[in-house]
Amino acid sequence: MVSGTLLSGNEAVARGAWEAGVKVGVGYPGTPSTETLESFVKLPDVYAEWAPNEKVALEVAAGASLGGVRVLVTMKHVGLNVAADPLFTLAYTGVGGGLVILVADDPGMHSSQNEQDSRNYARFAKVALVEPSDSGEALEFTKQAFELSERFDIPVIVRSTTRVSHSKGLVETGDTITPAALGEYVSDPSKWVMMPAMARRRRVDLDDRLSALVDFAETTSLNRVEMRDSSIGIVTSGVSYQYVREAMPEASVFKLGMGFPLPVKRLTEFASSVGRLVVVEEADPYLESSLRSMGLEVSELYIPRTGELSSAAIGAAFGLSAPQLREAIDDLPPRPPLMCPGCPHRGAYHALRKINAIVTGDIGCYTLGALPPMSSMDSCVCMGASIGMAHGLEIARSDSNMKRPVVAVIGDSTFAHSGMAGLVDIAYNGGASTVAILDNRITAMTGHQGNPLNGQTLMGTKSRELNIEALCSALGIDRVRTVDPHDLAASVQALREETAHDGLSVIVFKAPCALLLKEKELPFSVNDEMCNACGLCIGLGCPAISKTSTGKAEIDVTICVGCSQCVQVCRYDAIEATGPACDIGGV
Ligand SMILES: Cc1ncc(C[n+]2csc(CCOP(=O)(O)OP(=O)(O)O)c2C)c(N)n1
Repeated sequence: MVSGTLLSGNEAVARGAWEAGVKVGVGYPGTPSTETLESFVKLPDVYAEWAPNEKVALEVAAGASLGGVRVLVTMKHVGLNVAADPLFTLAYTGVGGGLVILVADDPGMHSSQNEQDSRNYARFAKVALVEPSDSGEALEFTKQAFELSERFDIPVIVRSTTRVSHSKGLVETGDTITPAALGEYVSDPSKWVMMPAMARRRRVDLDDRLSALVDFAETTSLNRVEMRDSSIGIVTSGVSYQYVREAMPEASVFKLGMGFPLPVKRLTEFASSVGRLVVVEEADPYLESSLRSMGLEVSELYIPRTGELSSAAIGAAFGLSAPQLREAIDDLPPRPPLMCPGCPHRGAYHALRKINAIVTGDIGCYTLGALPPMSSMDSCVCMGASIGMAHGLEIARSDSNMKRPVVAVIGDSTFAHSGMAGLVDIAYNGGASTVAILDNRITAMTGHQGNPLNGQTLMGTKSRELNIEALCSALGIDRVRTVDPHDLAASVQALREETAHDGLSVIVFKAPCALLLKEKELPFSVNDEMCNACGLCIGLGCPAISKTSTGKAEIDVTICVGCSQCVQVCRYDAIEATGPACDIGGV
């Protein structure tokens, strides 16, 4: 009989941390990592919080570790770029209580702006890394990661990928351990104050700790050899191991559960016990180049370096074409992402389009403004970049006759994450940008997390809401105004006035995410006789509005939330309220 609890990889990491006695979790949301902290906070006797960004999350964790408790930090791969600064130096300081960082990579960019292979970070920052290949390992490896962190005095990365984080598997769960009572706090500047004299000593110490970790890697059961047919030996790790087992069930496999440091002796032994040594891995040729630098002869094998790996791709690399290795069906109708009916961002984009703005954009639901029918975004690079890029663009074009106004567009969570520093820069350097903060009262894109602007904490309490007007005033920005983006005329007017003004100004487009509405307004419908098929309402790109065979507009009352934006763009009074309002639930 099959037993166990069905958990996703993310849930299993949370459970593993809890079983390891972790009482503190901190992170910043980001697909595919988000559910880790969301499921951790549901476990008994824990404290968890969303930090405004990943750097702060890791710093909070570093403080908790300094305080002697075990702490879990969670983020997606790009978050580790933001947290890289403390990470590199935390390798030197080492830890107090065990410090484990769940980093979820997103090969194939299901919901990310780039692909990164976080295994490189472990080698670069000189911290240990473990890499589960399913939910069971996610739980076990996370528990072990805390042991390793304390035993070798080092932060440990648990590296996951979308398929491991989001697939579910049966997991044997256990109980939590009760951590020993904390002794009196003792200062230790030689370990924790990384000024050059101390850092130089810790740098040498770090190499000693890494050597001890290499010895550990040679014997740990995190790494294992599965000998089968010895003509081919495959070195692999993470989810690639699952694909290898499916595509090449007879091959011998060296499964690395520890991605850094690597067990040189064991890998060398394995290489000499197989006919042909190959590496199968997703994303960067991290293992392949490591094995080559160990002097091992790795056979060439064509593995795609972009996107996700699959059993079919591995089978093809080995010249197999078994029917069970077919790629997933790819002739499904495309479903491009859209802003929801009643999304307040749509009103802001309508107004931006009206003033023909050049939009330096940012990351969130509002990035959808880049797609038709809005097609109103000129750049989107990373969280927080919109504000600095607007300033840079204006510097670059200051001598030319810039015909179109430049507007930085950023969401509320993203503003708190890393937009604020950009605003400080413009205020400090006397720039004249217009910054539009699209405050929909939630971190919508990653599934409705609280953030400093709405004051909702992960513990379910309500704290204070960051006051943008007061913040701007402290920065010396006197032109700050708040507009309801559903009021299209007011939105256009605000943008016209602020972009015409020769100085820095901030417009807060404030209205809750449509999915937060507990009750919708009266839905609207189209009066067929009045509609003259001009298409203006369809140009809003609202999924509730479609074109009939006669070219006239039609509104799906079951999804219309009555935001009235279409009513405002209609020049023929053809859209009118209908029927009773209905309860659409909400969060
Ligand atoms: C460094 C980094 N961390 C996390 C993410 C994941 N992420 C993308 S958008 C976003 C927040 C969007 O929230 P907000 O700015 O409020 O816009 P909304 O989706 O609500 O419109 C997050 C957390 C990311 N892309 N990069």
